[in-house]
Amino acid sequence: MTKFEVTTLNEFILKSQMNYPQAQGGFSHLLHHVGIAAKIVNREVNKAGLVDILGEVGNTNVQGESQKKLDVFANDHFINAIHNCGEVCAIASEENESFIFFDDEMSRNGKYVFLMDPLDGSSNIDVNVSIGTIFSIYRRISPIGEKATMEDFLQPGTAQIAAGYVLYGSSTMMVYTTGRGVTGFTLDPSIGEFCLSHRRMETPEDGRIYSINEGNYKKFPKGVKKYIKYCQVRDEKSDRPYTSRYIGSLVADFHRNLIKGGIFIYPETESAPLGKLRLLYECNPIAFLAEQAGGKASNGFEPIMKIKPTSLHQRVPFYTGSKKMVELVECLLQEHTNGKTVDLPYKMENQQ
Ligand code: AHM
Ligand code: MG
Repeated sequence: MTKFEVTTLNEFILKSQMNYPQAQGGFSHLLHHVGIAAKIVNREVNKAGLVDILGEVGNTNVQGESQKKLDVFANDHFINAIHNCGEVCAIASEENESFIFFDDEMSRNGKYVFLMDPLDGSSNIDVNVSIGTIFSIYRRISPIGEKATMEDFLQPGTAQIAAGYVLYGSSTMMVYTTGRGVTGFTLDPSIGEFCLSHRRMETPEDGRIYSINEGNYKKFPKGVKKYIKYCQVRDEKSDRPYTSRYIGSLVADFHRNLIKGGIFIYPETESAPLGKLRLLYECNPIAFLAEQAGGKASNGFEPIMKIKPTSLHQRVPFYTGSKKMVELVECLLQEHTNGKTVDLPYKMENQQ
């Protein structure tokens, strides 16, 4: 008889906990609840075309963007699941202007704060294209037993103790890190469990995919324009031109590039000098995953995770993916911004 070995997310979490003899299980309990919320949201995403859940709910979120019904559903269910686990004292979400403090005794004693974009890629919800949930976990700074403070949330990404995403794609995956590499789990709908499918995810040092919304080309910084040209130039030695792939869902674009090697760029533009993506619950968690997989994440000038946040919904330019690709675009940006001449590993004269 063939022997099948399946490790579920919960088994994996419990086994990992054994590496920390002093652990009391609170953090494992929290990750378990993230898995529960992901399954609930997955169920709704999967039947989204069947029920009256598509479309806009009529509200606008703090960024003035219209909220979709599924955004609201995902937000409510993640907040409930994270609250119910009792390990988190407060939660911040893309969909809520301020952080939410859980005012019951158990949560007040919670050691962690949780940040999330409950349903990222919202423009893809109504058209059956991959979307995701992104989350980030920190140990609180404020004293246990007291009210959480903004300082608990405004910690640099380097202080994250875990981060991950759920990708609602052709299959549903949960990918996370606790700072010891990146692990991926695929949901087996027949048993309703996330099963270990990607044991140690490492991204190629270099890649051939570039992901950027080129519709905004005219407004890009010069360094980014030059990088795009570089990606398009024919050069047999470096196997260029590269391939352009852009879904418009950060989780899906990042996940593909993580596996295949590539770069994701959402730069600053003339009209949006800080870019579009949010530091705390989009860029920091993705940066933590990228670095743990051997890649890089930068705002073009410094590592994303070193930025000291100043507000909950702060935006940053975002460059992430294969190390060599991110380093090259950083060189080009710095060359144009600081007037710093950089020795580039290629010649642009051949471009046509
Ligand atoms: P959202 O949080 O409102 O969904 O916006 C974030 C999304 C990212 O998933 C994606 O990378 C980006 O916005 C796409 O933006 P654009 O449509 O400007 O290319
Ligand atoms: Mg988002």
